[in-house]
Amino acid sequence: MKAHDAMYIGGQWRPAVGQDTIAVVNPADEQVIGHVPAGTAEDVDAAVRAARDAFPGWAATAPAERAARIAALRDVLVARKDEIAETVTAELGAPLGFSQAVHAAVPILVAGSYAELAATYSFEEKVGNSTVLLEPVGVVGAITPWNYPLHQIVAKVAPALAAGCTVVLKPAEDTPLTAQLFAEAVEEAGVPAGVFNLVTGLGPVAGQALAEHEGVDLVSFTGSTAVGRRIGATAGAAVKRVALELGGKSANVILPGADLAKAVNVGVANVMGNSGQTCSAWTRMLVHEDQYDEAVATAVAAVAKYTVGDRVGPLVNAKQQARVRGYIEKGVEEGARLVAGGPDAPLGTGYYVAPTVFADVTPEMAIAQEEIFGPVVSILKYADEDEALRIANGTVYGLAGAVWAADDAQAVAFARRMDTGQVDINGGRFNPLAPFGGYKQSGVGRELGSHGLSEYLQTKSLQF
Ligand code: TXE
Repeated sequence: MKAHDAMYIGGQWRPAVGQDTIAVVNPADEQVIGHVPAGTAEDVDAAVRAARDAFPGWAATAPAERAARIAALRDVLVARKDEIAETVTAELGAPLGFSQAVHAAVPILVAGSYAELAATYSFEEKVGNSTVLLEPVGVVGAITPWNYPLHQIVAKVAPALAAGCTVVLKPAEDTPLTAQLFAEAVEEAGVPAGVFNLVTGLGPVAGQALAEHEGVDLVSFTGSTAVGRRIGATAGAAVKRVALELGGKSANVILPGADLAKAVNVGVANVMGNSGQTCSAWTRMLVHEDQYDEAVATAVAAVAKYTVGDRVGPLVNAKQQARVRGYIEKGVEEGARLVAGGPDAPLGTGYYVAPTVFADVTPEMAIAQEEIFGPVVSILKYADEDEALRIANGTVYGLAGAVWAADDAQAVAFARRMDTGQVDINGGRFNPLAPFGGYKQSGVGRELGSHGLSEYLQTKSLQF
């Protein structure tokens, strides 16, 4: 794994204008593993210019050729998948098996889906006496978080390129090495110079400069609600397109009649994966009062299998570790019953948090309302379906969720009443073509599949 001391702008690795760098730390052992440039507004400006210059040519490139470049990018990601997994493990701390199975594999699926969509999507429609042209929005400013370092990048860059947009990416400061590897892959895939540009740097400096740049036509942001709100306000003031993928507090609703053991075990696994640093994680488990004690006992047994350091990695940095430990303390203070884990750091070195389960959680508690972003499951009790629905819908978020029932029809009936963007029915399976994004304060816009592609398009109608 190599750290570039340069930015990828206009098809070249160029030194940053300033001298400042960002140290990249392995959260498992707290060792510095490399340095990358801390880009400034000047670097962002150079990257936006390169993207603007490249835009007319890329927008005019036939979709089949854009598809071929995305397919080539996918092939490079496949060829370098071991390196991707090792890089994500080094800078995020995820166990290597999880990095291989998820952090490397999912972006390959998503890139493959956009190679196919670019080739098959209808960029022209007939509506009565009109022809509607679906044209690329222009230059995209993509700001991504660290929790799924490559997936978050590919979920924005692949559809943008498929649409004919050009991109400036500002990845999270915690995981820039994966972003540099991605830029190398774009270069290897023969994507023309300036179509994709990378500026590493701090959020309030490089990220903000990108979000505010007048040469950017659309800002696509994934991260915290606080920063998303700000980016949305800036984009609104500039009358600029924006897509926001923010936090979540998803409900895992287990209805009577469901396979309780399976629902609890899969539910716990869903939260423990990536150490709980998943915006769609099913962090609230909703169980009928008659099955409550059994569910809690099953969850405690399930979480015991998640050994720290082996199956559960550290959190990304000391700040996130402190935040999650703070939430666990808060849960205890508010009167929830700690049945597994706790606030103490389980290992001396590394930003680890113990896999934690709270029982007797009530809907108004902070641990039932706020995004914790750590390996913490809150188990809530309901008396009937209406109460389960009120609890499920009773947060400001609405990103994902799950429903388990005796059969799919019953689960679907409940899912239709949920205010959320994605629901797994009796387990569900990842589908790279299914739209992903939030209701309520979980965001604006959708990622993945044709819905994700359409975010990067604008319409022009020709009347005949
Ligand atoms: O997010 P930030 P943080 C949630 C999760 C987590 C919390 C804080 O709850 O605990 O957010 O994480 C860039 N202008 N999610 O502090 O700061 C930043 O450089 C422009 C949910 O890491 O929002 C990075 O590239 N950009 C989530 C990106 O925003 C700015 C994933 C995200 O960082 C900026 C991550 C600014 N002023 C955290 N300030 C999800 N939805 O998946 C920061 N950034």
